[in-house]
Amino acid sequence: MSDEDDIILSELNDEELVQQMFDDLYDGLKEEIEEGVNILLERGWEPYRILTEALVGGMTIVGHDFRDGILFVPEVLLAANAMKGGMAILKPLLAETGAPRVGKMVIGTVKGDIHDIGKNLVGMMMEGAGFEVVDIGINNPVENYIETARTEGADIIGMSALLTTTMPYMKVVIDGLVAEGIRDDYIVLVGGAPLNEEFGKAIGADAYCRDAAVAVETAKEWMARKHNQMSA
Ligand code: B12
Repeated sequence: MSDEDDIILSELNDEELVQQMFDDLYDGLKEEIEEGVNILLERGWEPYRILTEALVGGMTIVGHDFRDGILFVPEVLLAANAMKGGMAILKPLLAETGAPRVGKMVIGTVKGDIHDIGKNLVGMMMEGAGFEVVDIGINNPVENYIETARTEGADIIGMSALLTTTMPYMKVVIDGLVAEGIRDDYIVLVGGAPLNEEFGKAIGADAYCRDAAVAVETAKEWMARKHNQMSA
């Protein structure tokens, strides 16, 4: 048995536990991550704090080492899987606000791109804020966004891209909405690590959102504007 196996998570203080969760996420240890999340919940941590400080914090470290060629795809997949285990525990808690439905969002990752952690996080936070979320998954061609937005009667279309090679596809989707004459029927929000404000403007999105918390605030603002316009 290695020293690692001897660590009893519940005996660590909060700070040590979060550090240990960073290591466990790095090592792709899903069960340990789930246990860590449960311990922090028992200690009274807010679900959103666990999400941002322990899980997203850990994933940031993984991201740096992936960028620097220290970690490779199989390891990052394991880390992502461990993160999803933790997110699954937090999801119902984040959605538990009981707020009235404030709007409906279709969200998906664009064609050619399979990254979904950020998208899932945005979806969870939006649900937590009272939005109804229709998740169309990854690798979505323009038709998927348009058809789903139409059939679901969505207010918001959210697109995610994590690759510099897939982010231009967001413009293809917006151009598709324009071609159908329905661009102004939807609030279009875009996000993903390689994007920025200028890119969002350049492709004709309504807003770029840096993270899930900003996505929620932005969605609320735009929904309020939409209602004002309708009643004007
Ligand atoms: C995990 C990961 C993977 C996992 C994905 C697992 C999964 N299920 O998602 C795997 C291993 C599969 C993977 C594969 C690849 N990856 Co990768 N991956 C990452 C990594 C390490 C973390 C991404 C992540 O989950 N971050 C955590 C989440 C919470 O953050 P986020 O996604 O940015 O989301 C937040 C915001 O951006 C925003 N947001 C995101 N989406 C949306 C949507 C809306 C509507 C809104 C409003 C907001 C919003 O809110 C989110 C929450 O706060 C990044 C590194 C990085 N720094 O981003 C590389 C990274 C994105 N990958 C990269 C690469 C190169 C690849 C591969 C091409 C590698 C390869 N050679 O095969 C493949 C691509 C496969 C494909 N076709 O998509 C590069 C991209 C470089 C570039 N310039 O394009 C990065 C930047 C790593 C690097 N520096 O080299 N990857």
